[in-house]
Amino acid sequence: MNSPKNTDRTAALAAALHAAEREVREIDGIVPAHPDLTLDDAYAIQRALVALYERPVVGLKAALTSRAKQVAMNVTQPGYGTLLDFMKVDGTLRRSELIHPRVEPEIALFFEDLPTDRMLASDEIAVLATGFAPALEVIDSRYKKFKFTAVDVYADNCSSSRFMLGRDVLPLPHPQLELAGVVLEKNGDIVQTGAPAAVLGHPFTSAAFVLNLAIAHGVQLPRRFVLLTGGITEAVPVEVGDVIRCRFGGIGEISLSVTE
Ligand code: OOG
Ligand code: MG
Repeated sequence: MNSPKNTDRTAALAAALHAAEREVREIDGIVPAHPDLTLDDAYAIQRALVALYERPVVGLKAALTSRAKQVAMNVTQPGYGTLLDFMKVDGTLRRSELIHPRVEPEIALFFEDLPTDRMLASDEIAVLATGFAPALEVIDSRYKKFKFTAVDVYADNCSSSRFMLGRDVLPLPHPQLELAGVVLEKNGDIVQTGAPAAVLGHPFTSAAFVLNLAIAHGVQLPRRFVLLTGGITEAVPVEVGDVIRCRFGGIGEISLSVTE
């Protein structure tokens, strides 16, 4: 059980992360001052943080599901974050709203009326998902220099900031979705390449992992929601004037321009 003291601390840390995001400024990691925090505490802070926005939840995102991401961020524990309506963008990213944004390619899956009374198997995701789309996620850690531990990052809603979906929802099943190669360009230069198999072997495996964890935590999801299955490659920093273009083998491409 949470003592009143712990509840106060959860609320205070969530408020600090919320203020950092709203005021577009970075803060120190929370673990050095609170070394006893557990991953469960981190998710409790994430829930309190998400509630502070008073905005509709539109989905979930997998975090640190690829080796490229785990190595880059030095955190090997996969998990999830929560997506809110204002995070969705359509072709333009406003740099002034963000601290130190980075962009990463992902596969998005769409769901409707998911069972929440039992564990889901990866194979079932193929049947339960109503479609998929290529996606870009914009992450923006609230921590100084984009550095964190697992507890820090799960408390900070996994650096969630913005996301953009491909124009069309594509039907499932899709042959070998895990092999739909990704080529990420910044201002015309190829900066990252990969394949969706990077996320725990298949986007469906990543989705099952995240959904089972979120269901076990009692997370309430809307009837229809989107799930980002995790950064396939390392994330790429962006600045004003940058144009990101990402091509996904056989399933389309997405472009995102960074403005002031
Ligand atoms: C944490 C968020 C990770 C992913 O797709 O792995 C994430 C971070 O790298 O800041 O979104
Ligand atoms: Mg991501």
